[in-house]
Amino acid sequence: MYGESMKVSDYIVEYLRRKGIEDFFGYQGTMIAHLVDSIARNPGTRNHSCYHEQGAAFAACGYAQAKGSCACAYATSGPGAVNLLSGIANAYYDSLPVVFLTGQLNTYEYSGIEGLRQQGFQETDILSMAGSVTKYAVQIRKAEEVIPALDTAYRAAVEGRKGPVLIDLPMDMQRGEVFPGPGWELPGEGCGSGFQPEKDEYIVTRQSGKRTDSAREAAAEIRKSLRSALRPVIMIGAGAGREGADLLLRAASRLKIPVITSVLAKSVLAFDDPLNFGCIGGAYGHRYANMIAGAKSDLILAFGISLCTRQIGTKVHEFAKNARIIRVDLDSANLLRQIHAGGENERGFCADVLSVLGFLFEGEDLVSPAQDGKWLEICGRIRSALRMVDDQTPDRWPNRLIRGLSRRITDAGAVAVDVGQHMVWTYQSYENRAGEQLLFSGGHGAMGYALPAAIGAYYACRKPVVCITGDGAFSMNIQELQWIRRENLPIRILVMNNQSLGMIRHLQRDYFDDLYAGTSLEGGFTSADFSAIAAAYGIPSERVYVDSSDPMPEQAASLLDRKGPSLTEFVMDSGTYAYPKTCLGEPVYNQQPYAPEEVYKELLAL
Ligand SMILES: Cc1ncc(C[n+]2csc(CCOP(=O)(O)OP(=O)(O)O)c2C)c(N)n1
Ligand SMILES: [Mg+2]
Repeated sequence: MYGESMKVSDYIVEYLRRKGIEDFFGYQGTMIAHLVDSIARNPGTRNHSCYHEQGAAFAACGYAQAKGSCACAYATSGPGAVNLLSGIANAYYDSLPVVFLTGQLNTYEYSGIEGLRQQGFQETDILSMAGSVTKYAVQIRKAEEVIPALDTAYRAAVEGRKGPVLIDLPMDMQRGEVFPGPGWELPGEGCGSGFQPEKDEYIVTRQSGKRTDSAREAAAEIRKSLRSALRPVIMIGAGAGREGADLLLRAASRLKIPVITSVLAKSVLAFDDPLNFGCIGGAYGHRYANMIAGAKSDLILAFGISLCTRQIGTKVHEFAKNARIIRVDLDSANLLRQIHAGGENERGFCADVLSVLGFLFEGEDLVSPAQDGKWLEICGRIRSALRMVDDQTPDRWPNRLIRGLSRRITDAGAVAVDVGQHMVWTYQSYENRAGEQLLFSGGHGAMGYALPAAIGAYYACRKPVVCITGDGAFSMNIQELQWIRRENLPIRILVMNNQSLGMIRHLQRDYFDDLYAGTSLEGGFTSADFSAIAAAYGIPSERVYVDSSDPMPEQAASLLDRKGPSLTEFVMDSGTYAYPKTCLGEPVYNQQPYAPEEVYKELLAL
């Protein structure tokens, strides 16, 4: 094919197809019409239209999250491009490789007049807007630039700490011509633009600022620390990747080391894996995870997990005070956040988790005093005692609903979850099976994520998908019900309708004297009848009333067994809460409602 010319938009689509992207998400417009035409004409690609560009952007995030590979979303210029922004930011904070393509004014329509607010109809400087939340953003000004730009963009998205990139495509560029050179057709390979990924595998030594080869050193340091630590804990974040997480779990199993994850990495272990000691959380983490990592451990091995305040609480220096902390992270800036005051007894290695594990597992077997199983047994006691405390908390009845639902639904490939109390109930109590992935909007925490992310996840795994959402969050991208209906996607939507923005309402109860401004009926917020809305879209639906006495009624049964699209709305009183919760000024291992003092003291003394 070399030497032959190709239309630029055809080239872009074919290039991405050869990288494994067959499903494209987006919305039409004059300025992106050439690209959409190319997607539709390419026999190997499928075009999926959303109903709001935010839906396409979140669908691409869900696809990248569920598949662990690159996704693509597109939009027209101006309002279309701006509508992508929340999804771009989401991909940036959660390290999701997504190529965003935006249409733009013809290059010859740019006037060159400085200070002109708008160069033409629907012109927006999307590069500046997206600049701070992309790894690479470029506007194509000459057709021949597209070859190196696409190569650079793709590799930036998938290499190092992954993330979104944006290519802004003026209309005349889309319909222009290119002459692809040799090598561009190879799957997984670049096309020879000479793009060099940033090599960042260096140690960051806070004391000296010295940079040396880090992966090998990290492995040596971990090996040495494991030999003496009596209470090691492995913490896994999304940055460990699936392969990294699997290798870590194998080592943890052999050495009898408990594993604690971030919320994003919750599904690296099945809920009933004996090594699963829950999700860490500054506000709503599992009690036992927070106590084991935050108060009991003497060695924390943290892999691809940011240890930001959302995870370890705002009293940063109080976290794991008695533990040595060894962190492996591909993002050197993450490691500059010190946990211990003055960075004492703490080391950060800027390296890829897999390279560290490569060194760690070569040669002699790892050894740890924890291998005798005593520490794991202590952790087991902490877990069961604190689970019992939670199970006896009456306000946690929605957790029982989520648990009941997870036991009923046995065929899900992925579960996309929105943002609010229902997210907390889900990561605390959804009993995920091995291989069932839980997808969240982590760093960005964007309401409206779950429905489009569930759609993207379906194309990624081609298995039934569950969407767990709240009445507030669901309303934000409710238009994508038509996408589900149009393509008859096997997505079960479970709406936790507490007729309020529950998470904020809880805050108002505690800190704003029960003035529920903007969150409940009395403060000017109401929610729709979602089952009626689903019916209007032609999606089978039902409305079930639930309360603390009957959190999982039989009535909910019929639709849950249905394979195709369905919506079940669980209507509950607006006074719902998420517990346990860390209150201001408290350490993360003493959450409310407080555990009985004797239980708490006994566990801390173990
Ligand atoms: C786009 C966006 N706007 C606002 C917020 C702030 N926020 C976080 S949780 C929440 C309430 C969510 O309400 P709902 O979806 O009904 O869930 P619930 O807490 O009631 O389970 C709000 C407003 C957000 N995270 N994202
Ligand atoms: Mg709600």
